[in-house]
Amino acid sequence: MSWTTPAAHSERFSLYRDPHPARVASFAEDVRTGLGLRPYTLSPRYFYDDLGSALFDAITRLPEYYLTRVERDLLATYSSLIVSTFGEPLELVELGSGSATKTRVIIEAILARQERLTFYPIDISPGALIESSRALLGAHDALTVSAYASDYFTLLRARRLTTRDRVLALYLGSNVGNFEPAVARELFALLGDTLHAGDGLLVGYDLKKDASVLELAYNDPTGVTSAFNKNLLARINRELGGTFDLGAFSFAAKYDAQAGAIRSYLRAERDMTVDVPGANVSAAFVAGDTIHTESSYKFAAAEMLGLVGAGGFAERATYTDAAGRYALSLFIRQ
Ligand code: AVI
Repeated sequence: MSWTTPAAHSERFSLYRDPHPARVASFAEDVRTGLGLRPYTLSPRYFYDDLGSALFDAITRLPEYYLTRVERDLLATYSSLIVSTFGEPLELVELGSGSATKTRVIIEAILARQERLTFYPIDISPGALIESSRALLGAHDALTVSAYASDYFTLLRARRLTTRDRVLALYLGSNVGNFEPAVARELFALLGDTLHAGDGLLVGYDLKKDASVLELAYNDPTGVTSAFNKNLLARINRELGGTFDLGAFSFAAKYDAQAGAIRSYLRAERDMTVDVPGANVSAAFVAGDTIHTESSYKFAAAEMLGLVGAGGFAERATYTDAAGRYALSLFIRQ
């Protein structure tokens, strides 16, 4: 275990870094594995380098991508009610906290009723944790941040997360939708092992709906989502010496109604061979071949309960917008 503290607010900030980050498969290994599969497959976890994170931020501002906006409105409306479900003092955990902007409203709701709060953000990126913590600590004198830089599966499996009081855990942004359901179930089982009876889990997720609405959210006419996906190829070129011609690929996202998932693909527009020396792999493409880049699962509230239930949680309440596009479900560990 190693700890570092930024100069400002050091007395209210600690950072745990995963001592074995190499155990998580490296970019090169994953690219090599994915380009050995048919259809070719690249993991969405590699979308988020600096440029990819900026492009994702742009996606969240697109009129067609309603998810972030609706979740923010739901949090603004229901945070106080959600927090009032629990006794005091309450501590806050967030999985995949990123910039933690959506967390602010919950932090404020908690600090409106108790004097001090400890926030445990978990994120793979130490840089994002330090930056977001600095902003939160600057805004709230009553806040202490105990940050964990780790893959959350690794952290939970190692039982490294240590909290003290009643906990509300947040898993927002429809991030659960980027896992295959079996993996999501495993995550909730791990979370259930870490949390205690009476602790809460708030999950934000996109609801099943008309394919045309979903497909527009991912095939935005501005082309930002296409650029976000193509940045994965650009990243392979930059970091692994790849020879992807970005202009030779087109982007498409299609709703698979049976699975309840948007499937995102990059499609080769001509025959070509791409070399990736840094991953020690070459991939031959025939026009029409695809690279699967991401699945974004959509759920009914009952389906989410089916997944979260694997961790021993029961549903307390589900909040949705008037149009029924997006949900926040609050679960309690039994
Ligand atoms: C982060 N995640 C929930 C987004 C989603 O909707 O699956 C990523 C994304 N991909 C394309 N647009 C947004």
